[in-house]
Amino acid sequence: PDASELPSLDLCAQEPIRIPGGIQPHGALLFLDEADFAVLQYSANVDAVLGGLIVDDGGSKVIEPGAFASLRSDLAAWLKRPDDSFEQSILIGNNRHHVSAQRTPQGLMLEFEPASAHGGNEAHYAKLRRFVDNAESYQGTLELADAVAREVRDLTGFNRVMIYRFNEQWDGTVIAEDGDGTLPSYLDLRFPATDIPVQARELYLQNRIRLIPNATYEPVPLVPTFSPVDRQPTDLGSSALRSVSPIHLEYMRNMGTAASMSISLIVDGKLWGLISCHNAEPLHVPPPVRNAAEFLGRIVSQQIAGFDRTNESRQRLGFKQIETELIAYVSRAASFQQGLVERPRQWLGITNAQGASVITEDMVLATGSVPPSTAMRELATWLHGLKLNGPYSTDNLAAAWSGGSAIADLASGLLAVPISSLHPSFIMWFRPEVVRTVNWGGDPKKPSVSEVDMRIHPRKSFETWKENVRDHSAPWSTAEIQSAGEFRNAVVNFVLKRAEERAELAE
Ligand code: BLA
Repeated sequence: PDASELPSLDLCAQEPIRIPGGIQPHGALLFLDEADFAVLQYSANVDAVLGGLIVDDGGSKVIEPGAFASLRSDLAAWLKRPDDSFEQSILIGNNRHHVSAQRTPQGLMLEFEPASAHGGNEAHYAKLRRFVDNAESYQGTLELADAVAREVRDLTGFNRVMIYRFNEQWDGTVIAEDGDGTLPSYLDLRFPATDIPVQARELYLQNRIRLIPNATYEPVPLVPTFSPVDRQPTDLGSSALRSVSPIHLEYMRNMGTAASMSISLIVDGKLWGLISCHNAEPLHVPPPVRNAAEFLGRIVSQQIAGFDRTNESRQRLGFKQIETELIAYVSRAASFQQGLVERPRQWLGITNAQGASVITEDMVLATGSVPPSTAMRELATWLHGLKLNGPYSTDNLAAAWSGGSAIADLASGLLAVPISSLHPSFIMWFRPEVVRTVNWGGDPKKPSVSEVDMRIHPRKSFETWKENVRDHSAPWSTAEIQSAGEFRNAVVNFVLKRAEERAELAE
């Protein structure tokens, strides 16, 4: 078939993963009416899993009052102030179950799973406390990531635990890993954004942990298919048993992993990364262990946010000092352009650049490694057309501007600030190209669409696939971009104004 007729990877983002219509078979699910605990909807495996609690009553399912009595009164009490989560263990026949409850617009959702032989939430408290105590001593994100990979593996027993960090494009890299050698190492490998599509990332902001104990499972449908409350598909976004994307299950099988669990790392309201756990054989992680792992995820997220803030304020303080020095000098110089050229170390230092230039109507002055003046003038004309109010930055000028490829060696990185609204006048900082090799976990561009069934499939190979990335500089940090912006404000509001005043006085 014609390539244009094949579905594209963009379709990954359209799979409605919150409403799969079923659950995974390692537990059972009920939706009850909050008012009278009547059964609204149930997973088709309730007879097998909850026999004794749920019974048939002329074709519909009802709860057996005797078996439900104690859970019922606890639920009723909890519903009066349902801010905390509801968790309990309940004996059905000879089997102990862990039960959790959540209020949803489609009814009271109860989820049942076999209870752990390894105790409840308290059993893991000592480990969590030790981890929190140590967390403050780690020197930075990588050291913390190594420690949390070890801790989560110790807690759960997975063969491989990875710390996976997203970049700006939502590709991700494995920055830390702990494993027992059963599964191959993915440390330092990069994976494309389409491996974890946008609707999944959105859901993982809301629901911080997910478990797939066995990737070869048969989903258990909900009965009836639609919610009797609103006749809509049932939203299982907050369910722990939600059946997951079949494409992702195929992905897991291609990776050689039978069981998978991942925990969200959320920094400043954004999905920063995941703790991703894999096992070669099926593995059921009981709810109390998942709670402990989810809690660890929260601690680690906060610690990362703390590291980010410390680094940024340290960097900004450094820039502020250089900026103050430079402004003091420049405002006394014959002209501010002249002042910049006479203080090259500070001029480059306020953004950590390798080259800098100042372009005004009548002159181009520069220091360090910069492209030819003609190219800088053309660049200024293009930037002027963007009508910027603040800094412009890119680490890939060749992709942003047509003249960029020709000067990529010296100027793949550009940070520019306008100093006039009328003329194409700019202060620019440059960074050279840094050719890097990115090691991908499999060729990310490998056609994922099968011509056999015309459907999207995840790639089959996760063998390291090397890509040479050209035309990119080291990225500009937030603190560097801010520093450029503040320097520009000082120049425009203070230095240039002073120069005008002096010119008026001289007249
Ligand atoms: C989900 N993909 C996921 C999840 C992870 C990954 C962690 C969350 C579910 C889980 O915990 O297993 C991917 N896992 C990774 C990556 C690493 C890892 C990158 O350990 C690296 C170390 N996936 C595809 C394609 C599509 C796709 C082509 O490869 C779409 C067509 C979809 N992935 C996909 C979907 C989900 C997913 C839809 C959501 C699954 C769900 O929660 O229902």
